[in-house]
Amino acid sequence: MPGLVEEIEPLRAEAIAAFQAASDIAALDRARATYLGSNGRLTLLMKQLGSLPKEDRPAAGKLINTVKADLEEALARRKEELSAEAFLPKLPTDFTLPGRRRALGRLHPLTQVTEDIVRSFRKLGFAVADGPEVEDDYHCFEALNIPPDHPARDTQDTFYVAGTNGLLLRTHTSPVQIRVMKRQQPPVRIIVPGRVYRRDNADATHNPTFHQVEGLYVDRGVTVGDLKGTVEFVFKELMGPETRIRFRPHYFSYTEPSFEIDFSNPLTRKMGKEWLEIAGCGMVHPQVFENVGYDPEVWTGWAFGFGIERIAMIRYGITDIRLFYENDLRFLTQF
Ligand code: 2NM
Repeated sequence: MPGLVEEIEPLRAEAIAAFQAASDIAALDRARATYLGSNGRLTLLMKQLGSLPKEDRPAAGKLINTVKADLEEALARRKEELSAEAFLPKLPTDFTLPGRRRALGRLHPLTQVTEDIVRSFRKLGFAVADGPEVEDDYHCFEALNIPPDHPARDTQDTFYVAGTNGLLLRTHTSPVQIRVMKRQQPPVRIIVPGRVYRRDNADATHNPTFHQVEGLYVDRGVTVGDLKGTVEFVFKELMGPETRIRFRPHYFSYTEPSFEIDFSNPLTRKMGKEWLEIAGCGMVHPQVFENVGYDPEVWTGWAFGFGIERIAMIRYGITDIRLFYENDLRFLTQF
């Protein structure tokens, strides 16, 4: 059987290569005719079987049938590929790649500052949490160890929602920390950026709604040293490498000890001050841990909070907070 059998392997390889090379269904159909059609090259080999010696015919016939089945399978597979490709949009590049720049518009300066703060804390392993802006007295005040007669709870200072049973607009983002602690056991490492509300009359440095970032870290053996290192890292990233920080003793009902944080850098000196007050912080009060169901003998933690507008005003040299809310393009396009 020499001649015929030696031809068949190269023919199989050639036919499979031709099917793969077909770039559309019509080209594939022509390749099919070339090898498997009634005058196709494999078909012609089959017709020559009769010229072989009788004892060689069964083996040669079996070989040709195997090759024919292989070719039909290769053909079907390529046909499926080509019909799938026909439905894909013809794009010059990978359309899942991100754009190199936004086509239109820009981010509000408060959004830019918030994103910078979030990016910095994420490097340290903090996750972003959020929660409702309409809160209840328990999450906003009581769970935070704020006494019933505290002025912050007064209707002079807090917006209460008319027609509800004491719902209010959150005065800080701390109720989110309470909600997170109530639903998960430590370790907790979160920051909470968000909008808050206080009944302040608008002036150059106050507005009835503004934005805060608060943070919370709870684990075994957490110290004021961790707090100071974290705040220093983030403020150096935010305000420049020459930034220094200092802690001064303070009082909050939800932390003990508590501190105010000042910072100093070329920006504060340009504003005529060596130190500017920028944030509050402290070690979470054991009563707060009791309130959320954490054992204060096992867990320690710290928290902090600061205003995003204040950071943005210092960073960009803005002297009137109301500019952030007026949507004046002459202001917004400067950032
Ligand atoms: C601040 C200053 C100090 C604070 C405490 C908590 C919580 F929920 F863990 F008790 N959240 N945020 C905190 C502590 C906030 O802002 C000036």
